[in-house]
Amino acid sequence: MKTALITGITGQDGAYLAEMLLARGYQVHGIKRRSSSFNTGRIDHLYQDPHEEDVRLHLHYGDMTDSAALTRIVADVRPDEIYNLAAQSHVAVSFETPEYTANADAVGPLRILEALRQLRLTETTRFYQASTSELYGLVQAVPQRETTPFYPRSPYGVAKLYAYWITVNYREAYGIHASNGILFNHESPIRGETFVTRKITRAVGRIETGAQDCLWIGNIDAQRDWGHARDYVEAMWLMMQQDKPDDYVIATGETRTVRSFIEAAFAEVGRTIVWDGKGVDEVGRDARTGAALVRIDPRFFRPTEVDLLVGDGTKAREALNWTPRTTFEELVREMVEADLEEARFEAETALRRPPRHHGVPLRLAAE
Ligand code: NDP
Ligand code: GDR
Repeated sequence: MKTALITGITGQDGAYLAEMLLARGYQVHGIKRRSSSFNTGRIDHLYQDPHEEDVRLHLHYGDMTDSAALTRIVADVRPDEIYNLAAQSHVAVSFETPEYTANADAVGPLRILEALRQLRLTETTRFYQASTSELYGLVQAVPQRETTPFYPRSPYGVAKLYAYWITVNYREAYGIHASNGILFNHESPIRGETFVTRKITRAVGRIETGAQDCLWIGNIDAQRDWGHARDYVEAMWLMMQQDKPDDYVIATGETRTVRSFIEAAFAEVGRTIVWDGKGVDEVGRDARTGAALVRIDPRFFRPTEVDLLVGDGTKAREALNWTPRTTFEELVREMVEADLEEARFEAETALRRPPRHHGVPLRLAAE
């Protein structure tokens, strides 16, 4: 039975990966960080009471900024495979918190690689680094492949550039089986709600139930290569099963604008969006009623933007036999359906639940 350690297990990819590895018989250890509110919602369905027999999911407190904790966990677990998924993963937020982003996303992976070196696990533990299409940044060539030059356009991208190269360096210097998955955007119903796809599908659900009037959005002309997270964690695992470590682009090879994601998501609930106005005055209207459903808010523009991403996954197809299974249309449908259900649930429970303040129902507090 293999043992895996996942940093970022409470995130979108961590949850899908943990589920997949448990289904494959792994012992799965995850690192979660301390939070004042629950942050395990995505993996609660996998949780096992530690008092049960044959527990295969184990959680440890740690943080990518804390070498001592990371080294202790790696020493205790002595995993066969480490999947380093933890990161401050929001590109726009990285402009607000550049130093923290560098600490967690750049120095964080170094801390784990150093732990492997100092604990003499370089020959026994394999390492996966969650690299990203954000490395390509300012367009140098399309489609982007493993040999395309990097030109990151955000503190997040720059931090991930360091992480990419330190992974390569530890592979070359110390012979660690360390691989970079250069993953293009991948989404799902458990995508964080401030990433653009989920923000859109949440808005579609809430507009349908009347909880929200309008979706406020930033740059709708950016183009992304969107796949499904469930398919992409499969590629991570495949990289770790290869005899030799290497770096791979994981992508669908198709690109679409944010604008067309919006249109596809509203089409799922039978609404056609027509656009009028220009620039920040552009409005997306319901073709039937004329209601303004989408408006531009320049606060969501980034100081430097990545305009166009489209990946060439030939190497992954040939070497890993990996191709994406979920189409763009299926992805959008799955996300909209889940968010419609969530919005309906919220609307129903809102009617029954008293308003809360500091966790105490206000009505009771007043009584
Ligand atoms: P999420 O933002 O959903 O998850 C990030 C995870 O990292 C969460 O578990 C989060 O914990 C944890 N985390 C954040 N900061 C720290 C820290 N300082 N110490 C410990 N844990 C921390 O990201 P995704 O699942 O979407 O992405 C996984 C990885 O892949 C990330 O590294 C991301 O940058 C990268 N990536 C993602 C792509 C995508 O399209 N999704 C594409 C390419 C790369 P908490 O739950 O407490 O917030
Ligand atoms: P990205 O994802 O920056 O590609 O990083 P995000 O969904 O945040 O943005 C995609 C594009 O949409 C534009 N956009 C908006 N984005 C957000 N978040 N909110 C908005 O309101 C909005 N309006 C327009 C953005 O400007 C951008 O062009 C994701 C993350 O998962 C990274 O961790 C990962 O490395 C990359 O994907 C690949």
